[in-house]
Amino acid sequence: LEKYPFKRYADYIEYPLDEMKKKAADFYAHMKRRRTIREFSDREVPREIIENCIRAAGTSPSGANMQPWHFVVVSDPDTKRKIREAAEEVERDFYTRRAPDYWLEDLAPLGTDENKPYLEIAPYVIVIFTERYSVDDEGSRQNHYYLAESVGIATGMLITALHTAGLATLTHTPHPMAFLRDLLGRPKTNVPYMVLVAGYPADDVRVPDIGKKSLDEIADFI
Ligand code: IYR
Repeated sequence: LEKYPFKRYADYIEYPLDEMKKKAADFYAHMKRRRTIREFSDREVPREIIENCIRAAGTSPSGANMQPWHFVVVSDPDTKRKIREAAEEVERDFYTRRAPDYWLEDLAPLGTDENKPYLEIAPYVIVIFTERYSVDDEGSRQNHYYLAESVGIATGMLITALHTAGLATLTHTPHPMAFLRDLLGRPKTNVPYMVLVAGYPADDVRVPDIGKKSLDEIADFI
């Protein structure tokens, strides 16, 4: 018996080229429709949908397959309120004192400020943690690798999964974020990475009239 078994990759599907081209074009069109929104509806979303989106995120590649992420899905109103209050407190300090003028100028087109009502209104506030290392039952420490890369990919896949399911999202990065670990009772090995708000958009939600760089601007083919 092999110590580290391999198996045939039976799940791979090769599409005919015309189908592959269509899939890539359709996926781009699909992703282009995703917008970050800052006004959410309080409409309920079945938990099963979030569960499968997190399962999808959990398929992400990671350094040595250590899967150094942990997702805390908050729907409890009391916990959402505590997150909102703490986030608004650190953000108030950011917007009124810490942020340099050039930063506030760069944020102006997005219409952000220290008020984060969506942290209470949206049905789900998903707090993503980086697990820096794990500790097994005997107390020995297992290192994790490429933390930022791994958790970044998983977060991107989660955003994509939620969008594909038909939900709107908002990436929120309160700073400093340490309060999230204490508030959610995560161990010291866990460092908050990002807050992802998910739900239906509010009726007639508006978004900033901003665009994305073109392919020419973001890529070179050499
Ligand atoms: N963390 C703050 C400020 C903020 C910073 C950037 I860069 C953004 O793209 C958006 C917001 C907040 O969440 O409001």
